[in-house]
Parts: sequence; structure tokens; C-alpha cells
Amino acid sequence: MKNIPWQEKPENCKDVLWRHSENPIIDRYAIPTSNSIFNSAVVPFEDGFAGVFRCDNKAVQMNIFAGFSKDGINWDINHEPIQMQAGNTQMIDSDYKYDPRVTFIEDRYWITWCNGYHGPTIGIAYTFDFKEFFQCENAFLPFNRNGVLFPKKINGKYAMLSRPSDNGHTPFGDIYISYSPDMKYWGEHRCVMKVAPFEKSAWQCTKIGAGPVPILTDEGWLLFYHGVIATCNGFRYSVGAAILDENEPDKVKYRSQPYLLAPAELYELTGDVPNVVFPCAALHSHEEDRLALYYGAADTCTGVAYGKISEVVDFVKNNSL
Ligand code: BMA
Repeated sequence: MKNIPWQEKPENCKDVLWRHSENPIIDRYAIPTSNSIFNSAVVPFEDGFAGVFRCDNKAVQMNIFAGFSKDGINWDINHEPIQMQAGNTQMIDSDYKYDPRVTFIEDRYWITWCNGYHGPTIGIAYTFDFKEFFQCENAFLPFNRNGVLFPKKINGKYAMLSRPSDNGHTPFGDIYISYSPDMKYWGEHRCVMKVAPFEKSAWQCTKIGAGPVPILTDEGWLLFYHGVIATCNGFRYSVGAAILDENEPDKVKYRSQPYLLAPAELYELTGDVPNVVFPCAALHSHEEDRLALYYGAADTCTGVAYGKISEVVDFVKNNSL
């Protein structure tokens, strides 16, 4: 994969992930109507990049918008939200849309997001060009969040991670996997991983949820995920990583005990929801051994962090729960 955004690791940095020096790359007011732009997903597209962005407006309604970029850092986000057409079913209600993920499978880009249908569940759509979008069946019954597709079929079926939840600020949450022959009917639900015991890894002891589309490595699927601890000051969201078996991705081979990224910069510590780093996409290049992780900061703006794929994999293997 070509020309993904990149900065070398600062000399004094001892971590496996480091932040883009000009973070946040997308400001909360980057389009005229927005209150905040965060938890958004990007992919390589044509000679640059495209993305689906969560822009909450100034009425604080949550919706998703298409955007385009030559370099992955400077983004032109459409001023109008994505208008869906009927995909593999008749149009279904969508009271709101948030926290999109995007992945290319076979011949098209698939978008999953948290879709308001009598509460949050997982919406699915596809596009070929980021202009026309076709909405499909919701994957699951309410309530569910963090639906993340694998970038290829596994044993002949589409595979999706998700996190069953409640209709509020869910105080629990484990990661499950489900399979579909056709992107319409989902089943074979299996548990992938649960929260960690408080005394072993407290940053991920309240709830966890899949982040970006998993990246296939020699060791298996590299999955970045968010982990949450309930503090006396509210939830705190950090980023960890796990490695799932390539052919049986409900089997967790390794899982990081320490976090890889946690709220530390001002734009992560303060905002509409303080102390949140929430990754939804990762551009990567195996040739160059690089990845660029896109994350929402404090439910307000969007940041990027960099890492070497091999270093992340080694870190997870050597610091596994
Ligand atoms: C979750 C979702 C995310 C958000 C997070 C922290 O439940 O709403 O979009 O980033 O809470 O507020």
C-alpha cells in the first residue's frame, strides 16, 4: 500500500505508538455544521484516500459524512451527510449513525457503523465510489456497537466483530464474532475476548470493543481495540492490541497487558468527553512495516498515531495477558 502518512519515531520516545506532531489532524469545526469530528475511518482510494467521518452537528445529532484526501492528513469532508439508497433490503430506519469503520472486500468498500434502530445496533452499507451508498440489513438486534468487518472472507464467509451492549453508556462489554454467507444473515456467534481482571490490567477491566479493521500479519490478525476503566471521574478509554488466529479468529493468541496508547495529550484529556482515545481505522504498509492509526480524541477531534507493524506484534507477544 502506497504513501501512507508517516513520521519517524521521536528519539526520546520509548513507546510502540507515537503521535503525529500536528495532532489533532481534524478540528472539531472542520465543516460548517459540526460540533465535533471524531471516531472516523479512512481507506486507500484511487490515488489518495477516502473516509467516512463521524460529524456530530451543533444540535448534537450524530451522522456520517464522506471525505477525501491526497495525503491522509489534510481532509476535505463533505458538508452534507451520506444519503443512503436501498441495498440488499428495503430502506430501514436510522435515527442516527456513528463510529463508522470501512473496509474493502473483493469489489467494494463496506461501511459498518452504530445505527440507531430502536437503540444502537450495527448498520451495514456498501459503496464503490464514496458518492453512492447502499444500505443493507442491520447485522444484529439492538443493542450492539463496534461492528468491525474482517477485510476478507474467512472460510468462505464474511466475518464481523461486535460488542453486544445496552441502550445507555454500557457498563460492560466483551468482543464477539459472527459470520454471514451474504452480508444479510448473521450467525455462528462466538465470544472472542472478555474484559481483563482489574488486578491484571485495569485499563481494560470495564469494557472492550474492536477498533480498526484487523490487519493480517504472519502471526495472525492484529486487532487494535479500545479498553475502558470506570474511574471515579467517569470512563477512561485506551488502546490495546491482540493477535487472533488467522483461520479461527475467535481464538486469541496474544493480548496486550499494558495499553499501547492512552489519553495523555491535552486534546485527549479535555473535550466533550474527556479521557478518550478511540481508534476506528489503521492504514498500513507491510512493505514499509508502517501503520497509521486514526483515533477520536475526547469525542471532539481526530488524531493519528504511528507505529511499526513488527514492533506492535512483538510488543503484544512479549507483554501478553
Ligand atoms: C461510546 C461511544 C463512542 C464514544 C465513547 C466515549 O459509548 O459513544 O462513540 O467515543 O462512548 O464517549
